[in-house]
Amino acid sequence: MKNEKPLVIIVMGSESDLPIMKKAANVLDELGVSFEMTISSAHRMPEETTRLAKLARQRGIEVIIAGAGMAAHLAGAIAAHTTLPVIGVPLKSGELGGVDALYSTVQMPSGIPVATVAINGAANAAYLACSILSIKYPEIHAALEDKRTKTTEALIKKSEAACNAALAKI
Ligand code: RP5
Repeated sequence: MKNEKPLVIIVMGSESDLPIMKKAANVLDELGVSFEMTISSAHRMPEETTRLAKLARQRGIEVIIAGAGMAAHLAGAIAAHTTLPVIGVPLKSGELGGVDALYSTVQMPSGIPVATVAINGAANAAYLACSILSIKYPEIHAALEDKRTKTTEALIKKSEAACNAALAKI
């Protein structure tokens, strides 16, 4: 689905979030889901962030992934302006190791949900976005199932090899 209209926006609060948030992009790319990636801080770019959230549905976006660290209000600020599913990624930065961002992202008021993944869980945010999209898009469903099967098969092979290597030393 490359070069097609994006179904997912990956947004983050700062350029310093890119190394982790790129993992979400890698997953979407691997599973063939069209997306765009941008930086928009809830605090430093409040009007741009509001516009992004308000226009997303009419642009054809179906899921928003929002990652931020410290006083991480980005996912919540976006969820306040759209009824699209918003997946929040709390990022590890600053002195509190990401717990600050986790609490800021997950503790949303009733009626304005943010589906929050683990600290630095950008890859899982993308897998969750794919799960949501798989309800409507059979090709995303197939890609997701295929990825799951391959991951399990690879793990079984690796585990067998590791056990055999350990047993050979007895
Ligand atoms: C948050 O503050 C950003 O999402 C980032 O994780 C953190 C630090 O931002 P910078 O000071 O590196 O721009 O808003």
